[in-house]
Amino acid sequence: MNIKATGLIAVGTVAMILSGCSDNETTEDANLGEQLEYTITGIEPGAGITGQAREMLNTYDNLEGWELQESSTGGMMTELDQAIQNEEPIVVTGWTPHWMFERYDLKMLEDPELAFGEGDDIHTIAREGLEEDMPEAYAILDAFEWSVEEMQVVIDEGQDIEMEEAAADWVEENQDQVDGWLEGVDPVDGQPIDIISVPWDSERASSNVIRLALEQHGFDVTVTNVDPSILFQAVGNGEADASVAPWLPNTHGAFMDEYGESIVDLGPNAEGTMNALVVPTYMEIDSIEDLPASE
Ligand code: PBE
Repeated sequence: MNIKATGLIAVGTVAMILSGCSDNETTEDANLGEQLEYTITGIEPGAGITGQAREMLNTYDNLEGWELQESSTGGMMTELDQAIQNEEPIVVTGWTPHWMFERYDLKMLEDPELAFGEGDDIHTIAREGLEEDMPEAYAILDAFEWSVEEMQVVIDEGQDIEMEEAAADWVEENQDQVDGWLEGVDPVDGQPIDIISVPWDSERASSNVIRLALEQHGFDVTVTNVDPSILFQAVGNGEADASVAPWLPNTHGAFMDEYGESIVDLGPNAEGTMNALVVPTYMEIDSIEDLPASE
């Protein structure tokens, strides 16, 4: 037995005596649940991950009685920051790519019931008829492809400077890659195109990069940020031309099921995203199943 383990047992024994409880683990579990107020700190009600987290509460027996506190990504990040500064427990709905993993020591909880699926890819989608009406735009959107690591570079820089500038820097440094998306496509002269997106940093990064690529080829690009459900509705009914924001098949799967019939899926533009319950590494739990049931 190593010294650390001995120390833990000693602390455990003291806790047991102090609490007068014979089952130390139950005491610790109850404390964790109470400290967390049986609450998971979430983000915007309209986010795909919020829908997944709501479902998760029904999937796991131990989460009966737990609540998802829906707020905003900014609010969640503030609560995470405060908890970490005080070394208090917190459970948030988190994802990669995001800067939270660069700034804090965090871990994703195992998800044996796959409430969040096994990861997604970020897809490019277009309205029906875009290929016929705007073949140049369609060809560029179809060719647009990068990695989540490249996206992460823009996301991180976008914390210090405007996301538009961060995207412009990336394009400047990776013009060869951008040229590859434009290759063989005739330039246009001011053709307007409506790109629809969501307000999270990952998609602010990608939408600005595709905007710059399209602008280099003569398009007049408008980017509009909306809730995911509105995004799918808009592409489905032809109000928007295209989007590079959908996370599929899991995060936005329900929206794709609802509106996908009149949406053209051009496939992944970036592979390998992940949603999960995320906790600071100083917390001793490893799985969603380790969250104590509320009595
Ligand atoms: N996210 C980031 C979004 C998509 C991109 C995971 C917070 C969502 O849940 O809809």
